Amino acid sequence: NPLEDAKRAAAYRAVDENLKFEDHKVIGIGSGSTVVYVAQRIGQYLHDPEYSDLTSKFVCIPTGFQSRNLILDNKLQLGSIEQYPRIDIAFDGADEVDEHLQLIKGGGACLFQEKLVSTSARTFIIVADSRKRSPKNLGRNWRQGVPIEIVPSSYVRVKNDLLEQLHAEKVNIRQGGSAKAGPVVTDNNNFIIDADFGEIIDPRNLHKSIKLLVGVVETGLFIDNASKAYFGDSNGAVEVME
Ligand code: DER
Repeated sequence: NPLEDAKRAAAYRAVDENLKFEDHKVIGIGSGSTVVYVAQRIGQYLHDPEYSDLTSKFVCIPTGFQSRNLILDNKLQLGSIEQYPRIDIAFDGADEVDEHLQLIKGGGACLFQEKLVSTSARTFIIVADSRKRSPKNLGRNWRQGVPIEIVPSSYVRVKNDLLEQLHAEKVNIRQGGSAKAGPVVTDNNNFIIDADFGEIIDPRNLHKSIKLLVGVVETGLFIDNASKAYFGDSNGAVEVME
């Protein structure tokens, strides 16, 4: 599967080039389909006798239910963000990456714990297939809007504020679709709003304005957070952005 090959290529290169077991003891593990290959790669090191004395000391911090299972499935050591509030290196996917390494994340509705982990890490590495790379601004490729985690009771108020104050073009509560009648409920028991602002010229300011709205828990705009991004394509080539 060419798309899976692209994801795997990016993830393997990112782990091989950035994870130093002698330095990195606490590792953040993101959510989504690309970071699966990060956990897989780390697991391969675990079972390599050459690394056995190093790998027993490190611990992986999840970014939600799926991420926690990914850590357990790969027989990695599971830790909590409460035990390890300072993280050495974190790996995660993204929905879109602009030319300044600003991100839209939250396609998988895990953005709160993802941002808690990524901003607690000294180094934050993005792994993605090349579709996620935007030639210019955010909002150009990713057309599903900015994911925003909100307190459920505030959804009408936040929707109105996004439309009237921040001039969003479209605002939707993310629904479970065929998987669940009614809205998606996050691992933190909140709702997700997707707000379409079209092409985003100033993501930093937009993030701040959204964050100040009453009822907003966190936004899917990850500003000045990623250190590097690895983009894989289907023939196994990987581009690195710093
Ligand atoms: O929700 C997120 O931000 C995830 O990291 C996700 O959107 C990335 O998804 P993918 O790795 O399955 O493309």
